Amino acid sequence: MDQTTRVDVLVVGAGFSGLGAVIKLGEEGFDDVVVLERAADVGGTWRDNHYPGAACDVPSHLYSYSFALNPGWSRAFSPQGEIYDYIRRTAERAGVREKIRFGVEVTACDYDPDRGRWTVRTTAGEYDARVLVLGVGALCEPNYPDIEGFADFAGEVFHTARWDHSVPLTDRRVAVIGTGASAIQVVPSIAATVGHMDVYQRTAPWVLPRMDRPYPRLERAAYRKIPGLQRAVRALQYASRELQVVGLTRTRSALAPIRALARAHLAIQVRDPELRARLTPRYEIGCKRILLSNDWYRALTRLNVNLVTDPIERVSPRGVVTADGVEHPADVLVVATGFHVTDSPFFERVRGADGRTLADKWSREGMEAYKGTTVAGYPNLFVLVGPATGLGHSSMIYMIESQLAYLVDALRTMRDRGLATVEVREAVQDAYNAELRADTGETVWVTGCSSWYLDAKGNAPAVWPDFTFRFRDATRRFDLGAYHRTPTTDPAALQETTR
Ligand code: N01
Repeated sequence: MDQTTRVDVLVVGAGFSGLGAVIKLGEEGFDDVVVLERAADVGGTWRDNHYPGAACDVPSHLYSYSFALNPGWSRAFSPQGEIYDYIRRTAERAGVREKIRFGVEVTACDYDPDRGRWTVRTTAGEYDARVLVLGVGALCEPNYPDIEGFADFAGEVFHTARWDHSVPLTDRRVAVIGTGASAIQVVPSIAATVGHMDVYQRTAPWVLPRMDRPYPRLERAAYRKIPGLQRAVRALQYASRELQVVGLTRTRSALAPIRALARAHLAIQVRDPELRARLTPRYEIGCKRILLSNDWYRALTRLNVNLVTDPIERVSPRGVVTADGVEHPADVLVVATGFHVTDSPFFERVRGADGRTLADKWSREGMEAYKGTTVAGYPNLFVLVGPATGLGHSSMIYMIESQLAYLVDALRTMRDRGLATVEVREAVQDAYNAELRADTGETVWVTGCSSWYLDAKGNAPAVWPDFTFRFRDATRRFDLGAYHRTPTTDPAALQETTR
């Protein structure tokens, strides 16, 4: 336990971002890379979220690495299992599995300004790294609601991201708390199995139909055999998603067609005017993530499903008590209340040059980074899926790959110039974020709803407020001028960095 492993680059997490990092760094000749993964397999959120109905709401061709397209997707929107398999296969084919230490949880990352290196403590010993890459993801720490009596519930309780498949649901009374992206997939998938289901809705989401369909064998063969076809479809999917940015960030009237489509979708699927009224969103479309489902509304019209809109007052040992005093009995409580995004507990484990944690810095000063990736006061740290990189409308893998290009170019630049450390200048980071804040002020995300895009102060530090190709442009090259740097003096380290 007390041995220290010296490594050039240490990556935390083996989901889409961490895995992408080790693959892309390897292509550039950075081989002394170790990935620490707390679970027993790669896959991140796609390994953990195996609740019934889990699927991607971004089209399959777009929701994959550009360097590992998969012509074999079975349908337009891939189910969780297929994405998980894809990630595992990609790791296997890239030959990076042996670089991953599974079952190792990072407990503390401390930057040592005297040595210009990171000391990383884990449940399986200590690491000493020149560069630290955080690939811990934004949707990895389940958020359990702060509801009185929660711990006293006598039945089974689990979060959607920790689904317990051993708990029987057939003919039982199930309560689902939350009506976000996870809940709208779970509820229709189990509605026919359970005896009775109460769905607790605090805010009605905007829901659009999902243009899903299976890909016939012939179509899949075409993707495999016709050069460029899959990339062309992917480009079309990208462009059509990007069109939404106009309405989300600039011209609100551009949202009118999708608002009308969502209203029509609700009107067609829910005939009961009282239920329809309760399902009608009261905030601007796009302020929270727009959800895609063909069967959410239908599930709520089932005789054994009850939409509860009275606020939850507390959980009792036997069920959920709402503000009107009614106790709704339940055997199983499904918590579909999302994740700690802007307040991830992992940020408490990362201490910069002055000993402050990222959590402390970000909770006081706002969750800010430069280009979503580097943070003043935290040299040689690269945060993947960092501040202001989240998306509501398109593929996060596009943003991740943009960050990976920046990371690789940073390390290449350091190697070529013999630099020991790079640290973004505070003034540059501040100016970058002032601009982002001004842009975000114009977006739909700050028009009055509450969402995981927002921090405690009501700012939207989690989302990228522009076209995603602008982020791609901004991260194409590492801009060394924005950084303080120290040259490598240690000949051994120089050898390491110039290898
Ligand atoms: O979580 P959420 P999620 N009492 O935060 C409610 C991604 N994802 O797990 O709206 C009662 O969206 C909360 O109510 P309100 C995707 O990026 C992707 O569903 O805050 N209710 C809301 O209804 C997504 O955005 C896919 O009023 C409480 C729900 O819980 C992200 O994951 C699939 C409550 C939380 O919704 C998170 O989605 C699934 C309380 N105390 C997820 N606290 C894809 O398809 C919270 N709520 C790619």
